[in-house]
Amino acid sequence: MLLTSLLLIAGAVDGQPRVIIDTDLRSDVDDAGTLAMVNALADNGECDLIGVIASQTGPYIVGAINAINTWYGREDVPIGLNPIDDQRFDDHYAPAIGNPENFPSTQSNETAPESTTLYRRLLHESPDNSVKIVVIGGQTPIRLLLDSEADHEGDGSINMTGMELIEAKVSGLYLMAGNFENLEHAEHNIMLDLEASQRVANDWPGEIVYSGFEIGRPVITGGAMTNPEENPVAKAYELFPAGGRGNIAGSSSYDQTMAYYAIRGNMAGDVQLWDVSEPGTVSFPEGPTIFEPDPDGQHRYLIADAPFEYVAEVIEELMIQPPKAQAE
Ligand SMILES: [Ca+2]
Repeated sequence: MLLTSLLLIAGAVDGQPRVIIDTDLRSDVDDAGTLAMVNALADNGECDLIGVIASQTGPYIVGAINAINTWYGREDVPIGLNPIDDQRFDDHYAPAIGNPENFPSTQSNETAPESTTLYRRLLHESPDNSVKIVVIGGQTPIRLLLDSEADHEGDGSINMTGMELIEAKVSGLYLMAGNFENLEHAEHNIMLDLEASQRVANDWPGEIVYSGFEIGRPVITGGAMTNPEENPVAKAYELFPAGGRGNIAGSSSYDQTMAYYAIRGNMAGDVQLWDVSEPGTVSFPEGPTIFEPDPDGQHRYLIADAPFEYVAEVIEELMIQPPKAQAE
């Protein structure tokens, strides 16, 4: 028991997936809900959250992510920031929860490494084939990683290209992106950086699973969050305008579906939440999603199976699971 606890604290349990969450936390609130869910899964010993990447910028983005991780006792999880400034959307809650006067946080945009540097460091330090990357926003940072040169930091310590690091260290890439049901819809995350989305689909050296717009949209979670005075995730749901600003209300769970699948697969106990498509090749030549079946393809996408209300229950239960760090 003691040994298990120590191993869990060290995050060194064999076989636990090492997870990096790459988020556009800023506008929609499901990114905050996803960080809550992933921290809960880490509390359960089901994954090791080794880093977070912020693809949207804005003055309190890193602080906001760090405030959530701090609530769960993971204040030291490193956060990398997209070097390309991107503040295209309303910032509903990050300035509130990312301000250390409101919620404890110790990292900030000023202290954060750039995303490519952090990605490369985390991959370099990880065992082979051990890292799952979950992208729940635009794909600019993973495109920058993919294109990074050997010795990117200029200190000679990592003499592998981004492509080589990905091939050696990444076991899977999971993208909340696209729409596999409405084939005329140019989905938001794809359009955040269409060129990057296309480049990743074309050239990523490994398997990709996509969770499309249609998977998370009808899955409504967050309405059961409580304690917005102390829990920064509950505060984010309170400030998000889904139920009128100032009221905690449920919202779509685009991002949670992808992160859940990446960590737990498509089951919740004995219930299958989603089917997984046949293999094929995904592309986005003009924005809308194209999937071409191909037995040798590296891409798959999720297909809704269980009732949406049931998927929501499973996800929300994790989002509201009390943090181990808050248990006295
Ligand atoms: Ca997102």
